[in-house]
Amino acid sequence: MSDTTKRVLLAKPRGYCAGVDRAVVTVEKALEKYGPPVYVRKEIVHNKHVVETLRERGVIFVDQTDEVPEGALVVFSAHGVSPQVHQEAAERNLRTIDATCPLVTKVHMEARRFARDDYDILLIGHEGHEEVEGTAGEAPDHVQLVDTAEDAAKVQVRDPSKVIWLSQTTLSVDETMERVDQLRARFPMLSDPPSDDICYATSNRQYAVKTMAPECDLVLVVGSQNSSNSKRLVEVALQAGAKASYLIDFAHQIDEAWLTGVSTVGVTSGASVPDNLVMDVLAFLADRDYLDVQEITTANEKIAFALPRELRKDLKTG
Ligand code: 0CG
Ligand code: SF4
Repeated sequence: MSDTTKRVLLAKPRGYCAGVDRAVVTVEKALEKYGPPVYVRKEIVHNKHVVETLRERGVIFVDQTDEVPEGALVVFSAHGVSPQVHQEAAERNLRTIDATCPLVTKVHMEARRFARDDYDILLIGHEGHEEVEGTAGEAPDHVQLVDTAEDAAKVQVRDPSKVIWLSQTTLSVDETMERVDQLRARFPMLSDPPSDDICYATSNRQYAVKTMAPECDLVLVVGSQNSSNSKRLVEVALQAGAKASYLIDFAHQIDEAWLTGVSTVGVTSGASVPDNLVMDVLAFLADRDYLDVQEITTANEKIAFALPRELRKDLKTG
């Protein structure tokens, strides 16, 4: 194959969303302001490189608040926590900075509001994911998790005229709509969330990859295995017609065999992925004569979030 047939389509938007940027900057600023160690409950965002880099700078990642010494500072991750976790932190006199993405907090508030109105809440999301644990924890008596098609076929409600669906922010848009259709077939009076729970970053990244996938022999998605939104990009690429697609944390994980006979490689990354990791992938491909890189832009994202109030206050007082 001649090199002129080798090209790269680079998705835009890709990589960091506003919530991830805010969470990572929160931890960096906390390190600067208070000095290490800074404790973080769970991975601040689901990216190996980000977590390792922060660990080297003095962050101690813990699974639960009871691993944080009494009175110390702990940051809650971008994926959100249940009220019970806030309570446990208060009982241990921990100082907390909440880096929950405001778009996750929005879903928490919806769960609280519909529970208060005594709705049955069907929360579409992935079992075991931290975000759904946090959201469900807002109203454990009212929320039921719907993960698989079987869940949607089986779930029972008390009053079919008082049911609402909510969702995790980082799901496949298409798959979620399938679940909703399935639920609505069983519960025709099912209410929709007041606004989309799947966030702008998740849907924009899926749309971009969907647009380029039909032209791609291979789509490389940079992201970690525990990153829901990154994993969804591989699925979307395959569903939209990419001949193959893989999730990789680092360029060195690219298997040379994947490139055999490949003329167009699509490249994108999840919302928790710093762009230098994508640049490493482009360099790897350039070394193998994939020199023509075309950016496929399907949206321009301008959204940014202010840092958590508790941190801003301390930064201001110098
Ligand atoms: O996509 P999920 O929710 O698993 O999280 P990740 O940290 O990868 O990115 C968005 C956030 C927070
Ligand atoms: Fe917030 Fe969406 Fe980013 Fe999650 S993926 S941190 S919900 S903007």
